[in-house]
Amino acid sequence: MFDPYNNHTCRSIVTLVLAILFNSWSVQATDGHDLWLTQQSSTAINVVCQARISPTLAIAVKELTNGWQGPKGATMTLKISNDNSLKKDGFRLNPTEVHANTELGILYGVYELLRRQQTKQPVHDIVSNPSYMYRILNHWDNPDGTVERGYAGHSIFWKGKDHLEVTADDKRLWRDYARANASIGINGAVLNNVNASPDILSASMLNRAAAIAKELRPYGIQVYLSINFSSPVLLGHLSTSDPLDKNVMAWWDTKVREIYRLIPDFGGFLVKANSEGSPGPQDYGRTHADGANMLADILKPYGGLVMWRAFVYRANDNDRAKQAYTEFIPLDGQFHDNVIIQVKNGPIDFQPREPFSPLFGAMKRTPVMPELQITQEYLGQRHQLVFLAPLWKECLQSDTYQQGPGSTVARCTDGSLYRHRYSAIAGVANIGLDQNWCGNTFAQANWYAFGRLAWNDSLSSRQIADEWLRLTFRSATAGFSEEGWTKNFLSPVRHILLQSRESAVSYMMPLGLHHLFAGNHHYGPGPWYAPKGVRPDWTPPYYHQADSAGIGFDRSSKGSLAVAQYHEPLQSQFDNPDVCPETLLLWFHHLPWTYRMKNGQTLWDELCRLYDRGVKEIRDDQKSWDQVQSYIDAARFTEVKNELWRQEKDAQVWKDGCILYFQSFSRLSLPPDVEPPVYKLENLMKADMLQINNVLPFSAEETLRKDTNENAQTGVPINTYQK
Ligand code: GCW
Repeated sequence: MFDPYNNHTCRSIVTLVLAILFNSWSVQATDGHDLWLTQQSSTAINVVCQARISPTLAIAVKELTNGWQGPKGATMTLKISNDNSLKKDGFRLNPTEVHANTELGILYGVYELLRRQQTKQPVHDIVSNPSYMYRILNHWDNPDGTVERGYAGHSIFWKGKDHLEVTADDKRLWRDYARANASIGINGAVLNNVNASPDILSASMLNRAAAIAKELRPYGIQVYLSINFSSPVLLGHLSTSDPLDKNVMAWWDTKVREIYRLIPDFGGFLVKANSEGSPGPQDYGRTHADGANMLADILKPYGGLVMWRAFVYRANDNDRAKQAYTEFIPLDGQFHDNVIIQVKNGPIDFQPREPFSPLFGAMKRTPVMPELQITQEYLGQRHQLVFLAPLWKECLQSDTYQQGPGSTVARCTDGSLYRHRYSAIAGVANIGLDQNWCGNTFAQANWYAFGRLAWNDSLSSRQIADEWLRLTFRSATAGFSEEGWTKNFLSPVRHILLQSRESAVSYMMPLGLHHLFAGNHHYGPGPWYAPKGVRPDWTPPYYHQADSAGIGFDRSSKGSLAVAQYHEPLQSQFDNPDVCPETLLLWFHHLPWTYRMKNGQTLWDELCRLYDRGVKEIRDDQKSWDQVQSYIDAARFTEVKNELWRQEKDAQVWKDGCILYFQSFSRLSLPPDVEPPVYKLENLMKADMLQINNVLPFSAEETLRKDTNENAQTGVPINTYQK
């Protein structure tokens, strides 16, 4: 029996002991709970603020006093203004004043000021307005405390129906959470899973939601709930949940009144309806618009919103990628003005790479909000280092051409092209009860990146990476010169971050391949995975379509015609393999194994090389990481070293599994410069990559943490892998 994950060496232990000794002189350790709010010293400051101090302003004053890094004894004025150039949460900032039209704007201005001080950016006359009005985290947290696709422990909000009392620890944690969010401009949280339990609307759960809202409120975080469309039947014991039924409307009306009595600034509902088996208006012959409008009308007097998800697809349709567009475009114009359609970045499902969803820009008379996924469901979960800003930027910057060139997804959704009343963006959170919130240190960067992009969708990935690295790591290394730290830590680690998403695409699903996962855990490779009785669109062969002739899903005009959902010139570009971006080639085309790529290689050779490159890039990251050891505390150094070690093994498994499986169709040999596989296909097909013994080779006492919620669905670690 060979176990690639259990290769301990004494050498690593010695290295570590040395590292711990060395680091203890110069670098302060942290358990990661402070996230990017790690600044440790401040200088004296006088804060001048209006006499009536609200809880929000009190926080602003406290943050400024505790975090000021400017000239000692300086005076800073916080002032509510009436400035037409500022949007609701926007602010104006100069070295002596923060102005905003709202108290929350002042708080955001203070966080920006402190961030600039810490990241060595100038503070001259700055005007900052958020790109999106609503910047919301979606928590897929269940009332029983588990988190769907959560890899960082149990829910921070829920512990089960029998544990609804609110403790002092709960409140502290919620405040910490709110503070972290406010510091990056997030202003909303959906407290429960879109696969919603009707119980969430029970009186006792609503009481807890109200207690959460109370802690979040001073930080400007509004709470929202996901609802189960069948709640009138399941919770209210009515005979129907038909949205046009009078009793159903009355039930919702009473429920909404109850909610607003408890939470006067409640944000509204998020709804997953008629999707993956969830109930919805179509169960009663009604449309998505009927369902959404009924709820919207009831919420409207209170200022509440309905965020209605477009993540819909039916079994046995000829192309899942087309379905959201097919169902929602005919409804454009029918939604009431407090409904926003929430659309995942790609047409399928948070894959390592997808084209943007064709709904962006195409729904012109309805506000559409992007849904991004911060939790790395399809990108290595808690075990792999993948910085997601480049993935999100790729989507936000994509030109839809819907209003001529420059109609990017960002501009189609942030209110700059279509002037709807509301604009919003959502990120599926990666937060749990783990001490460092996210399961691993680098996953925190994705939470940070989401908030920063929601505030300013024109920030670059590099800018965000730089900020996060400085905020997270610099204060612990005060003993190192700026120059040395930048050269020896910031720059190599920034490279790891910025490269990481493309590496993951390479070792998992290059050239537009997608959904090659084995089973429902969405972790390891399974291009072969197609058990009898499972819906075809829940199995990889549906997506890769490999056969002796070639590989890829034909969505061209000769195939499923999904290309027709894109505006020209994209439609023609995607339709023609010669001009289709190669990164999306097999998303749109089924091509022969010997198809010539732009660089003259055959498709088969190129595929093999990309898989190989992905693995090699992780090895490079490992080397770079080893070099930064003296700039980081032993615990976090070891944690990331372990993570990269596992990631390299995982990448190898992905590469070998996919290449060997596809080779059974192509019957071609590997190009000579590609490292031969180390595993046998038959063994990989038997193994389940998530169910690997989670013993890691490097251990520092500080990193021996419990995997509290290793994976709520599939968890039991066992040990299998044979070469
Ligand atoms: O990607 C799929 C996930 C489901 C999720 C669903 C959705 C919450 O595998 O776990 O359910 O998407 O977004 O609704």
